Amino acid sequence: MADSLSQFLDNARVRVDEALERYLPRPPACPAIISDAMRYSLFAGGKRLRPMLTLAAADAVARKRDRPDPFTLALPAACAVELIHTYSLIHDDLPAMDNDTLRRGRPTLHVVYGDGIAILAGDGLQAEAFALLAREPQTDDPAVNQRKLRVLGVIAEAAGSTGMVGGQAIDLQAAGQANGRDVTLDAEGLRGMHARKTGALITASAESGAIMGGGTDDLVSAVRHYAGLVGLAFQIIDDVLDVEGDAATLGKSAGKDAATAKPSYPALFGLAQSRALAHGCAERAAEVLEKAGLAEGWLRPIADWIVTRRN
Ligand code: GRG
Repeated sequence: MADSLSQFLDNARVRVDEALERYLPRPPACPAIISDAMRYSLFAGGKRLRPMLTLAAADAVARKRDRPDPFTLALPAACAVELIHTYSLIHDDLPAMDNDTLRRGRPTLHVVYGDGIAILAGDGLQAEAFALLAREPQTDDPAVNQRKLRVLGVIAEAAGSTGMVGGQAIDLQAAGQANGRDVTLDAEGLRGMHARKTGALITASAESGAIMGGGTDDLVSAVRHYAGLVGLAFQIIDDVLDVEGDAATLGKSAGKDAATAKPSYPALFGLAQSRALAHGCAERAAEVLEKAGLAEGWLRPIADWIVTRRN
């Protein structure tokens, strides 16, 4: 068992990357171009935050209930959320959306393969995520199969129109990219947009881990609460880094929110107060864990890492 956060993250990253490589189809099962395009984005050096949350949540509830090896049960869900996250980045970077040319330190997928293949690679990754959730982990245990079905629903809802897709639609409206159907976001509107666009998948990532790890309803609900706060902190820091960071460190374009007049936390509250808000979220998340008896393990250090990260 890891004894520092960086050790936990390194171990988890190796297992997730190895599993993603194994789970994703390659030729002759699928055409080489789509296999190459999906892998180009998937193995471009993402932080793997969402799968880490899945595995850390599974570990936290399993410790509490004294259950061995929660990673094996939670690994497919951890990979599925990363597949969905990567699809969302590919589509977000398209000219019809955020129109970006740099992601994870490399030219974006549509720059390399063209818009059509980039759209299809995103579609492919999303479909593979749900195929994976339906298939793995393979078991005859009815309790585990029930958890799989529940997780499938949780992730689908987070990815769809009530979650990430809905949030992205509001974002396009706020950016004046919905053919005149514009909206103006105040602080509450901004929070709501982010809760859907990035928060929902982050919450589902942790919740899925808690479910696959065999958490009781109370524990799953505490993990959901924790992850909602962590997701908000993550987004606030993302906005701060968009102002303070540079493209070389971030691996994506910096200064985009201001350049495109997008609503953001620094624009509404300034940098210092935005950072204070993010730290406040992490502290509240730690309190939620404490109250639920989940203070041991990696969920708390991950919250601290999120608010101190540089990329
Ligand atoms: C296309 C349906 C659809 C949705 C796109 C998530 C998203 C919705 C767009 C991404 C826009 C963006 C940059 C949002 C800020 C928060 C965010 C998701 C940052 C990227 O996530 P990281 O930092 O990325 O976890 P890595 O590359 O480390 O995985």
